[in-house]
Amino acid sequence: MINKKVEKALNDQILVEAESSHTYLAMATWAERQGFPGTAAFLYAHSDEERMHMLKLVKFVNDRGGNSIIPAIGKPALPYKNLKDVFTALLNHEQKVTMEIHKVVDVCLKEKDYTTHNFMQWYVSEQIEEETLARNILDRLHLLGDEKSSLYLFDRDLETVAVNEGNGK
Ligand code: OFO
Repeated sequence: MINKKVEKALNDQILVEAESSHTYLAMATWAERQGFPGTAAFLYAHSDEERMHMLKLVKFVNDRGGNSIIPAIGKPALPYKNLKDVFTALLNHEQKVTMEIHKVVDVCLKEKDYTTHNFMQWYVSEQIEEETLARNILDRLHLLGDEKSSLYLFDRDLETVAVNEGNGK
């Protein structure tokens, strides 16, 4: 049977992942309406990924004999001013998620739950990748500037990132 404090920490993380998926979905629809199809594709795919992160936790809690809780989620903050605004929010969000994941790892260590600790290492590594990706995208946006032609190129490139991410590259 799963340790109750660990179960609570995992359920809290289910909420964090669900909120991430919801937030990126809101960003995706914003980008689509603003005429950035590549950015929208990237964000829709990112939203799906976060749902997968949530589902992985749900199944783990259930498999360990615990009760996963599907939480209520609030309305994401909208609208965004521009693409920089979106990706700054995305990076900030991922940094917050990393802190939350570390909290779960901390509970695992305090409760000597080495199985869950091991399971959580996947999330620890994933966060390194996600923060790096968000930082690189933001750097590229700063580099390209706000010209329409630059934003067009940025958007087109992001479509390629979305396709590669979807193929697990
Ligand atoms: Fe991007 O956060 Fe999930 O884990």
